[in-house]
Amino acid sequence: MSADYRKMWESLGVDLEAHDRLMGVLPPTYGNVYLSQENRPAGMEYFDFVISEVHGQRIVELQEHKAGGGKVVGAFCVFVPEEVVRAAGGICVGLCSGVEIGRTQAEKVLPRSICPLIKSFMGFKLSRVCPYFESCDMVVGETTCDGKKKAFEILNDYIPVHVMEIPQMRRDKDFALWRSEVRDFALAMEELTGNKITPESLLRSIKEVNGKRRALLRLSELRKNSPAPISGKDSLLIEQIAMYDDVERFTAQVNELCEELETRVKEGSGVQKPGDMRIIVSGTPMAVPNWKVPHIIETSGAVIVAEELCTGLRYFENTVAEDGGSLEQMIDAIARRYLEINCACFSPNRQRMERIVQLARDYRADGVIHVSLAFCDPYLIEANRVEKTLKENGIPVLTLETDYGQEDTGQLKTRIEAFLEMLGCGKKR
Ligand code: BJ8
Repeated sequence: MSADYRKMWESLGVDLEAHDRLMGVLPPTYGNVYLSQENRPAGMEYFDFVISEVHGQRIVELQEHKAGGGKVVGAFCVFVPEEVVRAAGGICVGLCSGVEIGRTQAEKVLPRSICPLIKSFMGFKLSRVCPYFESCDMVVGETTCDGKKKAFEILNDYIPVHVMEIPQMRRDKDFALWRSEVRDFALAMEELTGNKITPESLLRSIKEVNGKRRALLRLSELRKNSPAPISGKDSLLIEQIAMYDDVERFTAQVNELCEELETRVKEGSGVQKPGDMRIIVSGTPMAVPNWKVPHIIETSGAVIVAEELCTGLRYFENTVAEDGGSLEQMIDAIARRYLEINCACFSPNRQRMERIVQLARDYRADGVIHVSLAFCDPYLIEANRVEKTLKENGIPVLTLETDYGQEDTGQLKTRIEAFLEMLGCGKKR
């Protein structure tokens, strides 16, 4: 990374020493997990470049936006409507929280036994190592789980936080509450940016974000083919980058990659070797650089064909209706689209169970691996229902609980290999 970047990070208040330590770990991990893969599509070059410039070029773009009076808004959840931020002229960035960082600082304000994702975002802020976080003018929190809800109260001591209340049921009165939350969020974005959201700006941003989701969906559809044309690790990387890259550039790059993958599908080529199992990964989101479980799965005789994750299908499987004429109709359409996200915060959550079964069929999966982060009550408890439903439908399932440490890698590998062997891994089909 260039000296200019260092100056930029310093001006943002980033702790350079701690940042150096973080950046020292990323390239070898990335090389081992990503660059070691065989037969990667040429179109992955762009996404490799984005990672090589992870705290460089995109941060420069955010600073240029801010220098022109623009605002940057950070989010940790796919319930935060990016369309609204963009319609007010802001840039929305998903903040990663996929690595253990600033643990000592985080544990001064949070209990030790808390979900690693929450500990990570608090650690990132308190140890000042993330230039994305330090570029944010505001963070948008949500009340999806108790841990996040209470942690955002604390985070608000360090950066302005706007919290959206997420309903936990899908009745008419829940929709009315959620719709009012989206409306309030639009007002908050107008206040932050000083720009009025107009029907034109909102429709434009709905179309842009829909374009990104459609590109991701196109990629996802291609993975239904056998052999799968792209690895799950590469797909996950793209889904992670979707959270913070420039929307239009990202969309164009994903569509270009899809053209290459379409050729692979026509030629019957791909990354799936004969005998490899087709797996769906489900559960808590896997934020950058949390690639641990996908890496184990894909180096144990399987290919991941879909992610029932928020860094996956839950992020892009639905689009916002584009036919609403007035601002209020568009707010309505946004609220409807987002309330369909199958987060484990909903109770009961039949819709998510049915969706996983459907995905297993559509993607011709041999099995589902459900991965929950430690201390994540919603997903850990819901794993029971997922397991029961999948078994009732004759779909093999393995449930795992893990965190951001590497200590359990050997144990996870043993369990995953045993599961894949039980599925018949290695036997030519
Ligand atoms: S829509 S999954 S991104 S809330 S892992 S912090 S739930 S204790 S991340 Fe999520 Fe939005 Fe739902 Fe998706 Fe809490 Fe669980 Fe931690 Fe979690």
